[in-house]
Amino acid sequence: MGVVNVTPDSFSDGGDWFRPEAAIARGRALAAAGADIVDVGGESTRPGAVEVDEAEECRRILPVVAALAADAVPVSVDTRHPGVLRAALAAGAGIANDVSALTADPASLDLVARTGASAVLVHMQGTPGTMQDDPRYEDVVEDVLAFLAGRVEACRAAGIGPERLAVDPGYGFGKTMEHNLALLRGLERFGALGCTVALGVSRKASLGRISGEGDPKRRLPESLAAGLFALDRGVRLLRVHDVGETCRALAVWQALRHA
Ligand code: HH2
Repeated sequence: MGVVNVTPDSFSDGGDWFRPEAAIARGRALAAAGADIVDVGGESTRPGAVEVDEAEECRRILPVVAALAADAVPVSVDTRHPGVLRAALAAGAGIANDVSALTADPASLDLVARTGASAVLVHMQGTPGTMQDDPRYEDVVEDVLAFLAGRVEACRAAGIGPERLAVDPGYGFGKTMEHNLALLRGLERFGALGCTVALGVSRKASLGRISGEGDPKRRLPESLAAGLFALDRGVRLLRVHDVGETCRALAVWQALRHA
C-alpha cells in the first residue's frame, strides 16, 4: 500500500503532494512502482494533529481518488469521517482505511457494510490530538488484540466478513516506544483474528529514535528493516511511502523465502 498524503502537515511528507496534480502524479508513480493499493488521505493523524472538516478533506482528496480510480488503480481512503468515506467510495475508492477502526462514527461501519467496500481496522488509543499523552495498557498486545477482535466481530455482525477486512495494530497511535516494540514482536498473534494483517511503520518517529535519524524522509533503511521483520511475522499489507524501494526489498525477501 503506497501513501499519498494530500495534506500540508503530514509528519513524513507534509505539503509535497498537496496540489491535486502533484498528488495524482504521485499516486500513478506509486502504482507504477508496484503498489497494489494507493492510500489517499486528506487529514494528518500525526500526534497533535488538529481535525480537518469534512468539506475541506473532500476538496483535497476527491479529485485524486477519482483520477486514480479512473486509471483502475485500487484506492483506499484514509479517513475517520463518514461523509468523506461516502464521497470517496462514490468517486471510485474501494477500501476504507480508518485509524479509528470504524468507531469514530458508526455511520462509517454502515457505509462499508452497504457498499460492499473493504476496510482496514486500525487500533488507536485516544485521538491524534492527545494520543501520545501518557498512553497506558495492561498488556499492549493482549489489549490491542482484544480491541481488534471486537471490531472484527462488530463488522461480522453488520455483514462485513473477514475476507473484506484487514487488522492493523496501529504502530505509533497512542503507544510509547516500548508499546510499539512489543506490538512488532507480537505481530504473529494477529493472524488469529482471521483477516489480513496490515502495518504502517514507514518513516515513523520511533524508528528514528532507535537509529538516531531525525529526518522522516531519510528513514528508508529503518522502514525496510521494520517492514521485513513484520512480513516475516505474517503482515501482508504494508503501508509505505517508498514503494519502489520496498518492492525491491520484498523481491529479495520472497526469493529467499521460497529458495
Ligand atoms: N499511519 C498513518 C496514517 N494512516 N493507516 C494505517 N492502516 N496504518 C498506519 O500505521 C497509518 C495509517 C500515519 O502516517 P502518515 O499518513 O504518513 O502521516 P500523517 O498521519 O501525518 O499524514
